[in-house]
Amino acid sequence: MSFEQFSIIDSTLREGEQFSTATFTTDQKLRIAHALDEFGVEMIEMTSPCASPQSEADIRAVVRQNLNARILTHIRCNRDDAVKALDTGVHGIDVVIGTSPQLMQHSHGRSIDQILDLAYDVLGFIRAQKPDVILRFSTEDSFRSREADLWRVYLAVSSWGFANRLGVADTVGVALPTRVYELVRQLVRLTNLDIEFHGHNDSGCAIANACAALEAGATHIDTTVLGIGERNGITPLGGLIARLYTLDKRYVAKYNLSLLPQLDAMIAEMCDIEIPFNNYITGSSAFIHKAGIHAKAVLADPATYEILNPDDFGLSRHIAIGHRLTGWNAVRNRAVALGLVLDDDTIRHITQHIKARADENPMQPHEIDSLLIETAVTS
Ligand code: HCA
Ligand code: CU
Repeated sequence: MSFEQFSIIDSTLREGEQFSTATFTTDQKLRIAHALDEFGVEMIEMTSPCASPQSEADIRAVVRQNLNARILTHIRCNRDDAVKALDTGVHGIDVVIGTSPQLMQHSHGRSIDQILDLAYDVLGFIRAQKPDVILRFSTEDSFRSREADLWRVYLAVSSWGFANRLGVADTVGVALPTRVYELVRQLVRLTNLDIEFHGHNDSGCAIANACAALEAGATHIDTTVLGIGERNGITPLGGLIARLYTLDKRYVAKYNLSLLPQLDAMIAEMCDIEIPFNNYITGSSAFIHKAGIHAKAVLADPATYEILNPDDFGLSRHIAIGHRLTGWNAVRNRAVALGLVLDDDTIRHITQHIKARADENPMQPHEIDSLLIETAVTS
């Protein structure tokens, strides 16, 4: 298990740029990189310098910031890309090539033998050019690759000694946590390289798969802010944090958790999207308690219905009162917060009144406050 010592590779500036509405300007990329660095992610992955002239210039601009986070770029497995990547001065290079039958046929048209020749050439070249560069090799579409092919590639790459890290990629979001666990476990047993997991969320397992990878001994997890990426994206940074925090808060204590709401809000704004209402930690309803039974227990002890403490993320909980499911404890709590002295019978009476009115239309907080104040003044 590597919960105690894993690194986040945030790929908002690579995978995230592949999200339908993401087109970051240089200034935005610098803001994102600084915000991620302040949050404390260990690595930041950026789009290939071969994508466009601006992409190349932006890598150089981010490298020049001298952030704590290591700056990586993501390239195809070929020498031209490697030369360009090396020239940007990045700390690390992430090389990827498809190994599934689907991608071998329609993406690059190479056989496993050809992939191995190419990988040997490209990885060896990069290592010779820059002995201290952090070098990762990943098999795109790992979970639809034939098992024999996958192992041939992983074991060969590991035996050459050029790469520091092997990447496992659930490119189409098809893997289940059990499969991720088994593959990563085997990689940990059979190689002595760091292991990275990159998981798409097409069928809703991206966070669980990242967690399974860590349980199996993966050392690096790819995330993006809000999970943006191709199609419906990858493991969201906030979702991974929520998952690990609930296992043990200490696993995520190294990150500046109170910066998460700003990060999510910034990316939502830049991509012109809303933060989903049910988003991990930062969704608008993440800390709203509604039913009277819940409200009563949460008022007594928030841990009854909260596994995440909103204070740790610079957020606060909210108890919704003006609806038909409300309870008198929540109403009393509001009266006390307003400094009003009302006996329990009166509070119960007001609660019945709120329920009856809310059957017609939910009441707004200010309407309830007025009701409480008026009652206190006239009683
Ligand atoms: C891509 C595919 C990729 C690569 C992941 C990796 C994927 O857009 O290049 O390099 O590990 O999901 O397989 O994002
Ligand atoms: Cu991806």
